[in-house]
Amino acid sequence: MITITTSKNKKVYFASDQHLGAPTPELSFPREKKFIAWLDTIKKDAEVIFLLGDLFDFWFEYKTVVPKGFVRVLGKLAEIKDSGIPIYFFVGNHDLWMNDYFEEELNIPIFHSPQEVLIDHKKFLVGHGDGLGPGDKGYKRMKKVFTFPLFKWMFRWFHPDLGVRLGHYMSVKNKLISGDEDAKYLGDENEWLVLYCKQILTQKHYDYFIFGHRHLPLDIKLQENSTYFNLGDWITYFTFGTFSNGNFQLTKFN
Ligand SMILES: [Mn+2]
Repeated sequence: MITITTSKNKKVYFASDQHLGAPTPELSFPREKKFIAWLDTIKKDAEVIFLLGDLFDFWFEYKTVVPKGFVRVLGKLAEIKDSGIPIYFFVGNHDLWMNDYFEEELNIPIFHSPQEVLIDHKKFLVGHGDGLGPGDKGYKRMKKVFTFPLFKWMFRWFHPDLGVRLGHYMSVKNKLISGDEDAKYLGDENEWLVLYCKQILTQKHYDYFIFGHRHLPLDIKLQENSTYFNLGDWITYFTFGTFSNGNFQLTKFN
């Protein structure tokens, strides 16, 4: 469990789904600059920063090679981390092939599954949010293939110029991976992350569930003292979450 105690006037920040590199590096660049401007703003009072996945639209780490690009955001994360602000990264379905590059190069820990986080005695469950709850069967099947060691091993032996191009193509084209086809609210009864949270609550209490993946800013009260927030995205909404003084809120970055 990650335990955080905020100092006076400090905040814990959350953001997800920047999808840098999509649909093309050129079109992604203004969004990367906007995200960096946000990081520059929040570093002044950030106690901790949580990045909840899909920072990159496609990422694959070879043993000695990482995809070109993203130098500004990587440099900014290094600067912030080196200044003493902890950053935690949870992989999304678009960057689930992260290995040890963030840990070795940026000293930023990587998580592949939701984690319990205790902030000022409030209990959080934090993660990207893909593949949780009922349904989404096609995606779950695909994730099984993508995380299968033999598949990863085979993919790694494609030449990177081919592998990255293929990955990028699939990431932009394939709705099953991006989940973009359901970027509208399905209703409490059909939102599988809502169902997932409610299921968890029958066994264990959390004050907050914080996820990304849906590309929709959501604030859904599950029961007394328990709320599910979805962070939205950095394509359409440019939203982020803040926890301070015992309260969580979603804000749009301008
Ligand atoms: Mn996403």
